[in-house]
Amino acid sequence: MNKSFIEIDPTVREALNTGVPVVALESTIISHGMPYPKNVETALAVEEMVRSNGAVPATIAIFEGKCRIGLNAEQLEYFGKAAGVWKVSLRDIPYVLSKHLYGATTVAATMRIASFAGIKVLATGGIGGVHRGAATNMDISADLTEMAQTSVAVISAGIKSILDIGLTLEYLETQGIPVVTVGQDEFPSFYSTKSKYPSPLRLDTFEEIASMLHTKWSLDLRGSVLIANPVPAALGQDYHTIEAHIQDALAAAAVSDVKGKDITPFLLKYIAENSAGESLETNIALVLNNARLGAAIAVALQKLE
Ligand code: PSU
Ligand code: MN
Repeated sequence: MNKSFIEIDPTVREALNTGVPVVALESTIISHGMPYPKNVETALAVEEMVRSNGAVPATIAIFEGKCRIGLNAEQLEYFGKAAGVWKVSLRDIPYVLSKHLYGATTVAATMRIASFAGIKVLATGGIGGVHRGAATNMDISADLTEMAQTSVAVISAGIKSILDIGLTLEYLETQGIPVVTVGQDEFPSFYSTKSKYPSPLRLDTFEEIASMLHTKWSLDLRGSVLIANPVPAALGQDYHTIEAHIQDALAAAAVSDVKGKDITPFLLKYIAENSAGESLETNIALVLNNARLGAAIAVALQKLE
C-alpha cells in the first residue's frame, strides 16, 4: 500500500514501535455527534481515559490530503468547532483525501484507517446499523460491511433504537460478526441497558474478550467483534422514555425528508435537543465507559500476542 496518504502522530508511532497498545477513536462523534464545546471536552476526556488505563489514544480524521492517526488538542478543537467538516464513511475516503477537505471519520472509515497502522481496538459510543424501514429504504450502514472484513474490535454501548436492533443483529450474524455483551444476557440499546433482544453471546471480563479476539484472529477469521458494553445502570435512561424521543425524532426526519448520510446526525441532534440535555450526559458517560474497557482489552490483547 502507498503510505504517502497516511500520517501517524509521533505519540502513536512511538507506542506502535514499542509495543504499547493503542486504542483508535472516531471523529464523526466529535464533528457530527455532539454539540460544541461538549464534543471537544468529551474527546479530550476520552483520550485521557484511554491513557489512564494503560493504552495510547489515536483519534482518527482526514485533512490536508492525509489519513491522520492521532490528533493533538488543537486539531481536536478544530474538528469540534469548524463548520463544513465532511462526515466520511468508507466510500468518501478517496474524495475527501484527494480534494484536501476536512473529514471526520465514521466507525467504518476509522476502522479501515486504524487497520492500516495495525491498531486492533476501536472504542466509540454507538455504531451505525440497519435502519428502521430498511426493507424499503435499503439504509444499512457501511459500519456493518466494514466489520465483516476488517479485523478491528469495536466497543460500543449497543445499538441505538433509532435503528432496527433486531434486523441489525440478523445482519451481523449473516456477516459472521460475533456480538458479545459484557456482563449481562440482554443486548443493550445505547441509552438504556435494555433492548428486549437477547445478546447472541456474553462475556464478563476484559480478559475473556481479549482471549476471544486473539482466538478469532489467530485462525485468520477476519473481521470485527462487536463488544456491547452496557451504559452504567445509574446513568442509563428509561427505555420507554427514550423510545418516545426517538419516535418524535423519526417523525421529524420524515417531515423534513432527511435521508442517507444525514439521517443519523439529524436524529442524534434532535434527541439531544429534545431531552433536556440528559441524553447528551448519558452519551458522554457511556463513551468514557467504552474507552476504559477498550484500553483494558487492548492491554490484555497485547499480552497474548
Ligand atoms: N450512532 C451514534 N452516534 C454516532 C454515530 C452513530 O449513536 O455518532 C456515528 C458513528 O460515527 C457511526 C456513524 O459510525 O454515525 C454511522 O453513520 P451511517 O449510519 O451514516 O453509516
Ligand atoms: Mn445510511
